[in-house]
Amino acid sequence: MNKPLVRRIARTACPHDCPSTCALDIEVLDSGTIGRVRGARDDPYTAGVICEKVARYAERAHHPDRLLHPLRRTGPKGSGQFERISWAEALDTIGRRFLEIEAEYGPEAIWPYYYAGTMGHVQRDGIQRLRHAKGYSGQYDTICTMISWTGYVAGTGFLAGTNPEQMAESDCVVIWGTNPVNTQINVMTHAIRARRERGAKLVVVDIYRTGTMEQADMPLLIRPGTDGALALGVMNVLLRDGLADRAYLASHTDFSSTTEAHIRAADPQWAAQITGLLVDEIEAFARLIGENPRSFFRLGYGFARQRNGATNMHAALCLPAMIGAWRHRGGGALHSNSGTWRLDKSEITRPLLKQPGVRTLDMCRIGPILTGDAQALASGGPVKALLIQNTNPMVVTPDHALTRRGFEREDLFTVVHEQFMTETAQMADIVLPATMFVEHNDYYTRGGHTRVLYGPKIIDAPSEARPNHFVINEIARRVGAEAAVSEKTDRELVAAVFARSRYGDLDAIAETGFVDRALPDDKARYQEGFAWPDGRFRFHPDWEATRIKRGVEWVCEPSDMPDVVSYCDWTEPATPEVPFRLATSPARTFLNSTFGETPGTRKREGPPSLLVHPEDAAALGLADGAPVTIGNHRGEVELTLRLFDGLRRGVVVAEGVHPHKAHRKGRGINTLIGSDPVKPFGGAAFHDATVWIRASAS
Ligand SMILES: Nc1nc2c(c(=O)[nH]1)N[C@H]1C(S)=C(S)[C@@H](COP(=O)(O)OP(=O)(O)OC[C@H]3O[C@@H](n4cnc5c(=O)[nH]c(N)nc54)[C@H](O)[C@@H]3O)O[C@H]1N2
Ligand SMILES: Nc1nc2c(c(=O)[nH]1)N[C@H]1C(S)=C(S)[C@@H](COP(=O)(O)OP(=O)(O)OC[C@H]3O[C@@H](n4cnc5c(=O)[nH]c(N)nc54)[C@H](O)[C@@H]3O)O[C@H]1N2
Ligand code: SF4
Ligand SMILES: [Mo]
Repeated sequence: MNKPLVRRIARTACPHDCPSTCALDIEVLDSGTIGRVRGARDDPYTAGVICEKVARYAERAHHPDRLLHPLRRTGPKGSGQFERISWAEALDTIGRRFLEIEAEYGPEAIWPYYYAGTMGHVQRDGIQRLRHAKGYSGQYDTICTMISWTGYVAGTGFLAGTNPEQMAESDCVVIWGTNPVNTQINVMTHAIRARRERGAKLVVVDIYRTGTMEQADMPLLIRPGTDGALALGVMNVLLRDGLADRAYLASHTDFSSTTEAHIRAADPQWAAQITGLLVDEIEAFARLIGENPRSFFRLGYGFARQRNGATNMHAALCLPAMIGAWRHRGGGALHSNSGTWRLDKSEITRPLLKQPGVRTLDMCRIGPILTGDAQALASGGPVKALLIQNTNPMVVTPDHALTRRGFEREDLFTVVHEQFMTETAQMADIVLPATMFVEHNDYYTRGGHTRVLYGPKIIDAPSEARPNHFVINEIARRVGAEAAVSEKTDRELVAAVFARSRYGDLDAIAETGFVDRALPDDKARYQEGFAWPDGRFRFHPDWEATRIKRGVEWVCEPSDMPDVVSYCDWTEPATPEVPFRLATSPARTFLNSTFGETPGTRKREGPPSLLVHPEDAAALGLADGAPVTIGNHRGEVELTLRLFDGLRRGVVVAEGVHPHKAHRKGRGINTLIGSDPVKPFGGAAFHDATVWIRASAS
């Protein structure tokens, strides 16, 4: 066969929920077909590197299982029995049912539910204008960033940090609670550059030996949820050995003799006992950063997915403050730059339509909500209809047994707009086929670097797949929400947002594909002060002030929160009944639940497995490859045991959110995860569950 001719190379952006938001160069073969996908070489952050899953995107875009037509359920819920219907029929049915439900139960009985399956704001956030116009129930966004952003803002007062391209100028790069080899490969590009060009040391803090940790000069393998103790032990040594930057502490932070006394009580022996590290390891880490204040702390999401995640994030963030790392180019910290976009996207979301007093429901608590938990329902009536875009809650949300029971309710009317027949779409009454990023226009932000990227439509959508923008407008028209209809095309909306946000003219931006939002360097490194009224970094967090800045809600008593950098013993208790700590860390070739459908991915990831320390396995009488059942009070899940010595005893890791159907007995990993909201403002502790392990009955 002849190789297909590449007609042109199109510049666009990766839409996935990944901090890297890579600039992409995609081969366009004809008006409906893409070829190879490459990372843009001239983008300083992408620097020509992308992950293997997106490099193979043609496999996903042109997959034979793409949804191509609207469908209506014909069998029982979840049976997978559907019939093809027209768009007009699908939209009319949705409009009619939504109006009936509204008439009988009020608009709050309808819950538009969305997340970041696409990070494009036009397609992702348009659902908000429909919600606001109708007074449908609100969504409290907790599933991903709530815990970690809270802990970071508690320290700096603002969600931004050192430009990640400066990592290449660091003397030491600390990769803490993130696994970029799997989740944001570009961090490795810049960290390795620092090592190659300057002999920088690479420190990795994680709970198992990840691909990232394998590359570390100093691997720090700690027990889950103990990062706060590690940070305190390190600060203790820094103060003890004269390695703290006293001048910086005095000029730029709220550090006082009270703070010092508190930290002096947390010696490295104490920290070693909690973290599982040796005292020597803690002291060596303290010496390394104390002697190399040009240290870049790349703080991830993963370590915050614990019940004490917000306080742990805050504690880790205290280290660069204590050594004055922020003073130096290539020093400081980055968790997310999402505070820097300053976008006016009111044309997409129409916040002025928002009606006062409408309840907001916690997206992580969808299980309790759909099964009638009064508290989760904010003391209101039941949810009778869901409109779902860009997320796969049947697979990704915690407390899965409840979520499943909820989706199975015969009286729940569920609409799912999707690219594939996900396990959520299977539970729907109406399924609508969605476009992919190469088939619609949008712009993309993501916190891992400094640019906002434009991603144009480069090929036509297959068959009847339609963008989210179309679906929101058409439903709005049918439920009497004219105010939520946008007469603009998706490209015109991008242009309008860019113009209102003073980003410039879209035609000009489309030439290069980006707007650089990098803060001036001294601002990104808080040289002029941190974003609190006194300009000082907070070792003593003001959680109420943090709450107000973030516009979020308490889920605990304010007095539960410590008023100084702390290690809080809040993780799910390990007991003789549930002695193992389980983390559900991301797999390399899935993106949350996405890519589960492509053959390359399924082959590479293999069956869902559980990494178990060989001595734990021996004590349980289990061998490599054994089918095992793990469980707790929430349910049971079957996996394949894999011996792995890069773990502490008593800790197990199940990588990747595999589809339920990939597990024997059809129940996936989120069956074991709790949906209890994490202090102080909510979120799910995806890496914090305790379980028992047994050989599966054959
Ligand atoms: N391939 C791939 N890429 C992804 C994703 C994916 O699923 N797959 N997901 C995307 C999304 S939505 C997000 S938010 C980002 C998240 O990306 P990251 O910031 O990397 O966060 P996580 O992947 O949740 O976890 C990172 C690491 O934290 C570790 N960890 C868990 N508990 C602890 C702890 O208590 N202490 C410490 N020190 N480490 C701990 C985990 O073992 C894991 O190795 O990645 C994005 N990129
Ligand atoms: N156990 C465990 N569970 C987790 C995590 C974990 O680490 N462990 N991580 C959590 C995290 S960090 C996150 S962010 C959540 C995310 O979970 P999800 O929000 O479900 O994430 P994705 O799998 O990225 O995207 C979901 C769906 O969006 C669809 N989609 C993509 N683009 C479009 C579009 O333009 N239109 C429409 N209509 N659909 C589109 C995709 O086909 C995909 O099925 O999962 C969480 N769940
Ligand atoms: S690394 Fe992240 S942003 Fe880059 S191509 Fe892969 S999924 Fe997309
Ligand atoms: Mo996420």
